[in-house]
Amino acid sequence: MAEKRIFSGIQPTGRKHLGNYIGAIRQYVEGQDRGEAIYCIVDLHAITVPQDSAELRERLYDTTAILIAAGLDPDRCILFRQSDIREHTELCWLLGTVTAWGDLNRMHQFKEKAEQQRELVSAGLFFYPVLQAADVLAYRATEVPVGDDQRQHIELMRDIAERFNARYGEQLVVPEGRYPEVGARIMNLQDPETRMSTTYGSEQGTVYILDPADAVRKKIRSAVTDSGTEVRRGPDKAGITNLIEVLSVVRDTPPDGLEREFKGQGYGDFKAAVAEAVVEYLGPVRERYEELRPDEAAIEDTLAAGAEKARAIAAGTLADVRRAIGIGAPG
Ligand code: AQP
Repeated sequence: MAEKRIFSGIQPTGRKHLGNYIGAIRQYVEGQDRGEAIYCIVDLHAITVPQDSAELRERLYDTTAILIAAGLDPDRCILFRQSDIREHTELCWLLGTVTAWGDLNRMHQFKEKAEQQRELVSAGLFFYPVLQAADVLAYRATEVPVGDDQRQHIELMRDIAERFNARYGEQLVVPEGRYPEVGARIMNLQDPETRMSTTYGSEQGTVYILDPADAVRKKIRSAVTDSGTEVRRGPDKAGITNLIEVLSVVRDTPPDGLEREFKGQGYGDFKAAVAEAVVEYLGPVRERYEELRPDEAAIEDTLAAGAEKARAIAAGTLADVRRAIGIGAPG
C-alpha cells in the first residue's frame, strides 16, 4: 500500500460552489501528487433527502465533469461512483453494529438537515455518517481532505474504526481529517456568519463554479461587509475576513500579505480585485467543463474504469472484515 492513501467523497447534488472548490476539490487535485488518491461521487448519500431520479443522474455527470475540469486525472487517481461499489453499503451495515446511537444523535448536520425535511426525516439521513465512515474505511485510507463542516463526521469515523478494531483486531485504518489552513470554511457572501452551501443561504451569496464571469463579479462586488474601512481580518469583520481568505487561496498569497497590499484602499477596490481573481481562477475550469460535459459516454467509461480499481481494494477489506467478524462461509 502507498504510504499515504487519500480518500474523499463529494455529493452529486445541486451545483458545486466556491466553498466546495476551495475547501475540498482543490485539496483533491493536490492529493494526486502526495499519495494514492481515491475520490468518490456519493450518490447514495444524496438520496438521504428526496431526489428526482433523472436529475440525480444529470447532476452526477455534472459533478464528474467539474472534478475532471478542476484537474483530477483519472490516470493519476481513482474516480468512481459510490453506488457502483456494493461493498460500501455492506460495510455501512457492519459498522452500524459498532456505532453508538447516541453519537449519531449528536451530529449537527443531521439536526440541521432533519429540520429542513418537510415530509420525511429518513433513517438514511440519520445513518449518513456511518455510510461516510464505510466509504473511507473500505479503502483503509490514511487521510480525508474535507472542509471544516465535516470535522464531527471525521471524529465519529475515527471512533467507529477504533471501536471496530478493539472488538475484532486491527482490521481498519484510523484516518486523519485534512482541513485546508486557509479556506476550510468559506462563508455565504450575503450572510458571512453562515457557511456557503448548496442548501442554505441565498443564491446571491453563493458563487457557483459554473457561474458566468459576470454573475461571479456581481455576487462578489455586492458581498455584505461591515461599516468599517480597513481591509483586514477580525472577529467583527466576517465579510472582509471571508473575502481575504478567498483571495488568499485563489492568488496563493498569505492573508497578511493581502492585508498589507490593500492597506489604505477602500472596500470597493478590494472587492473588485477579489472578483477579478475569482473570475480568472474559475474561468478555465468552466471552459474545460463545457468541453467535457456533453460526452456522457466518456464520463461513464471513466467512472467504470475507476469502479473497477476501487472494487479491487474494497473487496479485499470486506473479505478481511467478514472473516474477522465471523460471518459468511469460512474461507
Ligand atoms: N463553505 C464551505 N467551505 C469549505 N468547504 C466546504 N465544503 C462544503 N461547503 C464548504 C466541503 O465540500 C466538500 C463536498 O461537500 P458535499 O458536496 O459533499 O456537500 P456538503 O458537505 O453537504 O456541502 P454543501 O454543498 O454545502 O451542501 P449542504 O450545505 O447542502 O450540506 C466537503 O468536504 C465539505 O466539507
